[in-house]
Amino acid sequence: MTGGAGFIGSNFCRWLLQNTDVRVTVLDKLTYAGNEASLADLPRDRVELIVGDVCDADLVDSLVARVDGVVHFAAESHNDNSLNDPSPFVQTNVVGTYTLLQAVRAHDKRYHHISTDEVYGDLELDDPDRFCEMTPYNPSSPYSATKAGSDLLVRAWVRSFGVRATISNCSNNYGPYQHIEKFIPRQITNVLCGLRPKLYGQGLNVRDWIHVDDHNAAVWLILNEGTLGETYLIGADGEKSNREVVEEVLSLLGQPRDGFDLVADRPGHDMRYAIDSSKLRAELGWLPTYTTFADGLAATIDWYRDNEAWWRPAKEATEAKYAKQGQ
Ligand code: NAD
Ligand code: TDX
Repeated sequence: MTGGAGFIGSNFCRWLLQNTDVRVTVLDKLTYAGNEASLADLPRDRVELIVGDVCDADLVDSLVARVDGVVHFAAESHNDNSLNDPSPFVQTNVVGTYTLLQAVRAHDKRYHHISTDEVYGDLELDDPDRFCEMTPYNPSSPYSATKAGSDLLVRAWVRSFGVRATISNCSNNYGPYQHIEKFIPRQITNVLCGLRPKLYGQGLNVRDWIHVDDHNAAVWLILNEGTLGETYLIGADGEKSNREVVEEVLSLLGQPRDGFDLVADRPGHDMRYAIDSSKLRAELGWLPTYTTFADGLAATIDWYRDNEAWWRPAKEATEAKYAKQGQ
């Protein structure tokens, strides 16, 4: 797998150790978002970390030659960064996916592509529709445009070269080991540091939250039982406004529910994401296990409280970057 030192990838390694017998080779560049500490306690005979770039064709080819299949998590993943400097997004998300596709094509290996609901653009708050597999692509940010581009490369390699691939597009994940630049861990660690949570704009934007373990269980199911060439949307019916999430964080941490600041909005900020995952549920029998958001959030808060050594080194620089943007 690629990107195994990041948020979802490191949780996928843990999920695989607990639920399967597979051995994992992780290819990860250890960018600012990758953290070796997220894998440090895992048994070396089951999880091997190779530090390298998914755009390095020779390295990728040699690694793909020796594995049974590839799950591609590695990406530049943060929208705000993509607005400041799109260049690594184009490189890693588009060229990196191209490089992997050429290798799995050459070695005829099974490939699963991890993508996002953001490729579909956004919905109005009062739109009764949700995204489904037939929704046209309409990405808004440099991040989502490069993810959309990478999805389309996968589709073309399936059709033109017969690559054995599946794609999943998931909604917003939360859980342990998520970088503190992201919304939920930023607000949790702000409160733990005595800072106020920061809501972009009026805090009315809606995200469809899913626990990272539910995402990863779906990925394993699609890898093993999905139909080749197909796309599956993954979502757990977890729509919440950003303001509701911040109020819940504050309340779980014993603070007044209105103890947040409204800050500068994100340019081009997508209003709402919402996933219809009925295909995944009907065809593969997947169901989320974290059905009460407040419980999953409380467990996530406990994790950040108990693992300050994991996030503390990045806190000051992360907040300094946001402060420069008025956020
Ligand atoms: P993350 O930023 O936490 O982790 C990304 C990992 O990829 C890091 O370990 C980083 O070092 C590695 N990486 C980056 N560039 C690389 C390169 N050129 N070569 C090798 N490794 C490189 O991201 P995440 O939140 O875990 O997201 C993982 C995947 O899931 C991404 O493809 C993302 O688009 C997708 N996704 C994320 C979410 C979410 O809510 N976080 C939702 C849907 C889809
Ligand atoms: O401090 C903040 N305040 C705030 O209001 C931050 C960091 C974010 N926000 C808002 C912006 C979004 O509406 O919270 C929402 C979530 O923001 P992010 O955590 O940056 O996630 P988002 O932009 O929705 O993208 C995420 O979900 C889809 C992941 O980062 C992507 O990798 C994934 O594809």
